[in-house]
Amino acid sequence: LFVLLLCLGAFSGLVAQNPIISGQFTADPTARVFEGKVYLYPSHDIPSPVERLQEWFCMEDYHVFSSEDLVKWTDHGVVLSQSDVPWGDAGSYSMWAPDCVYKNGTYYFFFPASPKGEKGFRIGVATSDTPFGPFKPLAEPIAGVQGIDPCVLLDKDGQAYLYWSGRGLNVARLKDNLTELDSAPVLVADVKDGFKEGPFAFERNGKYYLTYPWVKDKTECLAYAMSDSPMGPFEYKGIIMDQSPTGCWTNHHSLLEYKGQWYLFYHHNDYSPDFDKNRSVCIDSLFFNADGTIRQVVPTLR
Ligand code: FUB
Repeated sequence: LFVLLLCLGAFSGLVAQNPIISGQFTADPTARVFEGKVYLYPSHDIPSPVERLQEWFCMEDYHVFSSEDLVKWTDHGVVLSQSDVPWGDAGSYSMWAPDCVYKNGTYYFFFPASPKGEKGFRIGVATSDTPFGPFKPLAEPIAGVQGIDPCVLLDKDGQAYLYWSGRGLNVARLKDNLTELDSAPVLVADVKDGFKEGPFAFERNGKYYLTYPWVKDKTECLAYAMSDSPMGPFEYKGIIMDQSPTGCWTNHHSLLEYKGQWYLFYHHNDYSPDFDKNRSVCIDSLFFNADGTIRQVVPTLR
């Protein structure tokens, strides 16, 4: 059956190749469906132009990519750069993992960055009329949020929730404007439990899923927990993807249903085996069991 499916894919021209983007490094993929297409919002790893980041993550801007078949991807170019962020430190190269959601005619792009004159990270919002930007950042970051890796869940009743990684994994309700918190942050997972960063949350069949990188022997596998409420408490359920076969320290991901199939978007360092801060986005199909639990995904390598 596998060979047959491969042949069918080859004849229809739809055989995906991991990593899915070449020509630039892409990491931390959040994939969303807008206007019938898949839009990919990754961070953009670059070799560092500054000495202090030679061995660390270095990101100056964001590109957005779109596809109708998950094979051919259009690069929409730079949609937001560190020099555009009024509150950001324009020399920090800290435009880490983003997210994007749509509400009432506006696309809201959530991104972490280092603020001017402050240590650590804040989370900002930039808006656009289109899913492919360019995105215009608001004057200030979201008040009351310190951390990285924003993920927004828009629930069926219209209520939005912001998840992020600070000291542990936090969630708070957002106001209707999606730019202010509407509740105190709640800690839903603690670093001492192995959780570190990169939360992704979604709802399926009335259950809320919280998926996240989970540190196992120093590198990250992807794990998940489930709840009856977006604010938790979440019950740990298992591993979605084991540690990187390419030795990448981080993994960061999102899950998406497109044309009736679920996919896991994640990253490894396939194009940069000697330096795992230059990463590349990959995709694999993902399947649920009848009880709503997730079957483990084995990464398709390059
Ligand atoms: O890309 C920089 C950081 O690495 C992200 O914010 C984390 O989730 C990890 O992937």
